Amino acid sequence: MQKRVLSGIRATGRLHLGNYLGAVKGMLELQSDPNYETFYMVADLHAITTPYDPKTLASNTREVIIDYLAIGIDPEKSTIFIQSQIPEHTELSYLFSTAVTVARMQHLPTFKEKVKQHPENVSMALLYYPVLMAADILIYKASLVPVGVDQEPHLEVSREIAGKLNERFKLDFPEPQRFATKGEYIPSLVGEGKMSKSVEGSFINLNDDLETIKKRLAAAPTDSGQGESVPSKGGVATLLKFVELFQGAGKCAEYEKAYTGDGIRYGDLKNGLAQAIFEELTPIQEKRKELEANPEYVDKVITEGAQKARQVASQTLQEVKTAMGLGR
Ligand code: AQP
Repeated sequence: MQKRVLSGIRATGRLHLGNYLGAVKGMLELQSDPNYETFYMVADLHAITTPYDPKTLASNTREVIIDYLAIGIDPEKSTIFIQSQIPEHTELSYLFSTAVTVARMQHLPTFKEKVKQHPENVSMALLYYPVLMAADILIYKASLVPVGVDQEPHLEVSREIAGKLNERFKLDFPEPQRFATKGEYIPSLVGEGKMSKSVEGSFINLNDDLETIKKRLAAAPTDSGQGESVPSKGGVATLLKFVELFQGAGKCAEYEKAYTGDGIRYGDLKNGLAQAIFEELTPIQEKRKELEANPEYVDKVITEGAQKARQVASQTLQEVKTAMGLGR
């Protein structure tokens, strides 16, 4: 029997290389594997847990759908949908919230980080994020979740909820595992923390042109280009990570050798790297233009995706309600 897969991206802006390498690459790999049935959503409900503009939320959501399609998420193989169009997710998350404590949510590193980032906006929805994420995954009984390593604490919560509900109400939720890619953690270009939409200067977007990519890479901090050992963190480590991902391990080894030898010329490195990144992004950008010219097709994908997702979601919700003694 096919195993299910669920993943999603928040509708908080255009996708960057971190989203692409940490999540979407894994999504692509699994949709081509006949052992899996894949469900990929745009997380608009998660997007409203941090400050946002209601005027642009719908268009941001649609942009992510178009990005998915442009990258190669295929509606013939995957169910592509918008989270808020499946209200069963929120209903299930309420039922799930009976299985976790407030203290457990407050101690999650992801929650603490967002509290630091947005101290004025520590809403119940933000605290609730991992519970809704558990519902997003488990409503499809998904056992595999292609997401970046930053999401691991949330998956742990999903497993705890699944385990508790299975034990108490004799349900059959899988305990979902993360599907890791080679780019499970993409560092920020500014040399500290992860690449993130909300940290200016940290990212390269999928729609960036060659000049923009060059400009963004130019801002990455470097050193003299020479030393006894290759740095394991900071700007140079980030650049080498990108070289490995976009130009291959061989090229990366060449630079590493140069670092402890004659030295790296960062101008050349950044130029070559910008070219390689742009080459990978070009077909995605071209496909995007085609999709932008075909809004009816995008609408159809969204409508059909919601129908398919709802069929599965409503069935799981009913099972859980019955098991918990609610309703009929
Ligand atoms: N730097 C990263 N490296 C690897 N994977 C990453 N992801 C995000 N950043 C990196 C993965 O992308 C998916 C979608 O992330 P999200 O939309 O949930 O948003 P996020 O993690 O909140 O992304 P940002 O860019 O950090 O947004 P802001 O700044 O708005 O919070 C997830 O699978 C995530 O692991």
